[in-house]
Amino acid sequence: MQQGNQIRHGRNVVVVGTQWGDEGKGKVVDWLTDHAQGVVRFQGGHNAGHTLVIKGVKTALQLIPSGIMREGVPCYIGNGVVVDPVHLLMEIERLEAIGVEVRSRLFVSESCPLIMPFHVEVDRAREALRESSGAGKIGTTGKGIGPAYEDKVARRALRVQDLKHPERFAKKLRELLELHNFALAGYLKGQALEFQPIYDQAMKVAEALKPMLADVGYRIHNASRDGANLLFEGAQGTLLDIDHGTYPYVTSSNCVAGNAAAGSGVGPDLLHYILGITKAYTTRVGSGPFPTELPMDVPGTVGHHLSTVGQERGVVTGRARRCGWLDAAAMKRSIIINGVSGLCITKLDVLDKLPEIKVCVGYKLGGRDIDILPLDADDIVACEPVFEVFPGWQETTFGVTSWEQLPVNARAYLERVQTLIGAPIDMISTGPDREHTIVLR
Ligand code: 2SA
Ligand code: GDP
Ligand code: MG
Repeated sequence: MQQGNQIRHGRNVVVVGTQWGDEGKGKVVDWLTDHAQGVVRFQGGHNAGHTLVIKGVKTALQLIPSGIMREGVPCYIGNGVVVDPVHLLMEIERLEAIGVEVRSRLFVSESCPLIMPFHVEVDRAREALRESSGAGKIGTTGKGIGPAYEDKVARRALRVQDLKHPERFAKKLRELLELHNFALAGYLKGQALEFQPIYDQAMKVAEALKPMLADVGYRIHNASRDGANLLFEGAQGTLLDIDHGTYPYVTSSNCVAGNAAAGSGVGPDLLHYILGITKAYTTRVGSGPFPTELPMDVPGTVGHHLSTVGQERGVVTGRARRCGWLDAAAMKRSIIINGVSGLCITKLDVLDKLPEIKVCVGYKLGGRDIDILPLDADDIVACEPVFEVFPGWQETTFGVTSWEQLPVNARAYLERVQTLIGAPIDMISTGPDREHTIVLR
């Protein structure tokens, strides 16, 4: 990182969440876009919810990259993203309604798999079945993400490019619908769907989306060659990664930085700097192990403080996010997997006024001391966190824009955190607004 929100010329930055998502990636991407000439989404879909606050006005984005609020900046949806075309058009229209020009600068990869209504139905029916069978829900967002990625890997997905060919689209749709209806009408006990309404709706939306379809990988390769600074915007977080997360309580894509190349169609040589976004505490929405989790219901407790002061609610589903202390031992794994160059610590202000602040530095597992998050979710459940305790600061850090203005105890906490996590802190976020940001390097 260099002065202000300048990214060094020709340098491309990958922004990834190092926890279970909702670290504040959208805010940071929006801020960095001031000096970028392209922003690329490379995985996930409209399960993501990124909140931007610009001069007090809130905008929530799901599928469209967080660079869209900066006038004139091209935004790209890479091949690694699963696209619900109906949702995409709705999100475009929502932005247009508040005066944001989208269609002239949004490029959607023709290779993206499509999310169709039966994926949503399968997602929800599966969750219901897991619950009734006692397996327990994953806690998905119910947007059809998992089933759409399954079709991709099974090599039968409808893709964005099929929207350009009505007959091909109809043929593939019939086959796919038959397959999913078989499961829905059978063991999933869900709602079988009809061909015609799905087809008609897709073809209607296709007309509006066609001008935005593009060879995204080639475009961004050329843009970078011509000197553009690109931002690759991760969604969800490393601990939700399909391979590296707390499986099976994960999403269905690779959220880690390495996928920024494969998921947008360029080589890894274009990924120059990896910015890991880390919340000063931890949240998780959905099921799965969470060693530093705190109870949140009782006013006056730390869990309640983090949940209410941090306003921790899902952007897409409105679910309350589970809250707990920062977990440096889990972060250690994220730093390694992503190859993090530097960190942005967000929501520091939420810790203001707490008498003491804890950071998990390792775990006790079956009588052993371990210093990194285990790979097996059952082991994670059995982990007992070991904490280091810091004195809090009784002042506000909200909106602070320089290191020197931070309370002494906040600075000491951050300095120790970067040692514990094992990566330098290059940025700090002290509030939701674009301007509430400190750059250190
Ligand atoms: P899915 O829908 O198949 O991807 O769900 C699988 C798991 O991934 C989690 N997941 C998320 N976790 C945090 N934030 C996400 N986006 C929304 C937000 C979430 C919301 O920004 O607040 O509104 O609830 C997100 N998307 C997926 C999910 O909770 C499952 O644990
Ligand atoms: P993302 O999914 O990583 O983009 O994060 P979300 O947008 O889902 O959740 C982060 C929430 O925290 C949003 O409501 C942001 O407006 C808010 N936020 C981001 N940075 C800060 C910060 O430094 N302080 C505070 N108080 N809120 C922040
Ligand atoms: Mg989010």
